[in-house]
Parts: sequence; C-alpha cells; structure tokens
Amino acid sequence: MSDTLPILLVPDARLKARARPVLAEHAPALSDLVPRMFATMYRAPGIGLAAPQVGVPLRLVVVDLLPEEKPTPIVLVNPEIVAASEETTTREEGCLSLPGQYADVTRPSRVRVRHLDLAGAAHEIDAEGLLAACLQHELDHLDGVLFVDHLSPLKRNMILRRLAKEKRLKEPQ
Ligand code: GNR
Ligand code: NI
Repeated sequence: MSDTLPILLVPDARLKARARPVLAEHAPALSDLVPRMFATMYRAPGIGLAAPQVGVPLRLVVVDLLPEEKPTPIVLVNPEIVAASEETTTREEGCLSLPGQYADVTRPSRVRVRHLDLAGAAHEIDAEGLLAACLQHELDHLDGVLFVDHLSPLKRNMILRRLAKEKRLKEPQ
C-alpha cells in the first residue's frame, strides 16, 4: 500500500484556491500521487478525495463509493460537469477537510461528468444518487468550494465555529 498524505483541514487557504488543469507534463508525478490519494482516502476513510485536499493544486479526483463490499476505484483527470438535472436532491454530506461536521446539502439529482483517465482517454459518467453528490462535492473542491459554502451563512458559521472549537479542545495551545 502506498504512503498516505496529510489531509488539509479548514481553515487552509489552499482549500479555497482554484486548481489548475492536469497537463501531459504532470503524468510522471501522477503515477506516485494517485496511489497515495487512494491510500489516503481508504484510510480516512472517505468515498472521494480531491488533489487540493492533499495540497496538490491540480484538477484531479479519486472516488470509490464501495471500498468495503465492491471496490470500484475511479480516477478523474480534468473533470467537468457537462449536464445537470433541474431536479435536486438533499442529502447529508461530510468532508475529510471538516472532520466530524455534517449537514444537509441540496444539489442537482443527476449529473453527466466528462473527464480523462490516467492514459488521457476521455470518458463520461452519468451519475445519480450518492455518486452524483460525491462527484459534485469533489468537483467543487477543484474550484475552492466546500460543502458548507452551499449552506446559509448561519449554518455555515455554526459548523466553522464548532470545527474551530473541537480543534482547540483537541490541540490545546
Ligand atoms: O467521504 C466523504 N463522504 C461524502 C458523503 C456525502 C457527500 C460527499 C462525500 S465526499 C467525502 C470525502 C471528501 O471530503 N471528499 O472531498
Ligand atoms: Ni470534501
């Protein structure tokens, strides 16, 4: 198993930056980075991880909805949402960069995501359910957007204050 990477936590300015497209020149670095992103995600554990969460400002995401029962690792290079349903779904989300914090987030129920794989081949995923929410959550990270940015300022500040308080209690000083 590859070494894991530290996951950046809110507040960290790198989580608010827009990530840059992956280019051919990045390919050698990805063969080390992608296995480490999967190791980091599986260990957390989480169902998705975006490169900016491990301090790499590239448009790269890994996802696996069922690491336990039926592992289905997906790598998305330069993903984009090319279509989204008008219908929305509300579900509870969490984020490895805001540990222990959860809130209901409303997003399009279905999305079509276009992306490249590690070999540079183009793919499209038609996603619904948890996969649709997870892909939108991960693609948001590439634009410096967190799930709390979809909440009312009141709910967002409640979560950010709670996170700061729990951090203070965990690491006094
Ligand atoms: O592990 C995760 N679970 C999750 C649940 C509902 C919607 C989105 C997610 S993604 C999250 C991992 C994470 O923070 N990815 O950026
Ligand atoms: Ni997240």
